[in-house]
Amino acid sequence: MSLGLPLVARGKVREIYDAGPGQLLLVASDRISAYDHVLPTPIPDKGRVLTQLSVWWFEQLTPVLAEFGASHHLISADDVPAEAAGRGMLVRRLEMLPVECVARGYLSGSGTVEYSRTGSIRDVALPAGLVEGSRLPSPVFTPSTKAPYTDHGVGEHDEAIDFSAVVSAVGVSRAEELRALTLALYSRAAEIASGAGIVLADTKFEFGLAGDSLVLGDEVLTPDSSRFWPAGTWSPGSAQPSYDKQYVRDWLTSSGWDRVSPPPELPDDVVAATRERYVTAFEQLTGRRFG
Ligand code: Q0T
Repeated sequence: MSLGLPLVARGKVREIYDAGPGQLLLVASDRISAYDHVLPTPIPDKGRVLTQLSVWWFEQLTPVLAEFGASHHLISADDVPAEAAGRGMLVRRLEMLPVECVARGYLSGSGTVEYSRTGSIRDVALPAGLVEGSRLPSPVFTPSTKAPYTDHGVGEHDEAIDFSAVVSAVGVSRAEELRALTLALYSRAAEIASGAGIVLADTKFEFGLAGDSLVLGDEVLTPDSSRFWPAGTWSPGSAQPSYDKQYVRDWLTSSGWDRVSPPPELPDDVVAATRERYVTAFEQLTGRRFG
């Protein structure tokens, strides 16, 4: 996209631009990723839905942040260049902390793998008998860090780290603050989602610093950073259908794609169904009409 602003970073599905002294413009695209690939077919309105959802969550979480003397980085989602209307966020430029702050309230994906091997998740021992989709006795902080791929190509992946690695990265008091704030934000968000008939299984936050204070950055509580499950069909024991990408994953699997070659274009009906899921997630969570 040509915004006439300097590009600072380009992710799989979004771009970050320099928006002047102390400010950045985050722009969410309509690109979708699955199985670690960006698909060639965009999902119309995905960038606008995820941005509007993130803006809504920043508002919901402001009181929790304030309890911790923290804040969020959003300055405005309205005062953005016309080309980024609806999918841009003007934010404070921060010194980002090198830790991805994940909270899990349910067992899923890599959490299930870790539990099956060790009976715990990271430093937290768990009761026997939990299965994919189980609710955890209490939410667990499972930090990770960005690490470059060692074998193939460019980019980076999330690498699980334990609490002592967070302490090494940011110091013990900041590490304890990150853990407490991450769990408080997750708990409040899960409570809000529950009221809307949605299970928030887990989510990832990124924080930066403004002076000595923590600032919640990035996008928050979107389907790209979180697992949302419909509460009505939640049933531990097998994989829960992903709210947003299940059609895409199922279709890719049935297409015979090998998950290594460049992925195929999505058919129109899969695109339409996926767009509908994003819009429904937004409307169900926020109680607002998407438009
Ligand atoms: C950031 C300073 O790599 C990232 O995105 C890829 C496109 C994540 N990232 C975030 C920042 C932010 C934010 N959000 C901020 N407020 N201040 N840097 C940089 N990269």
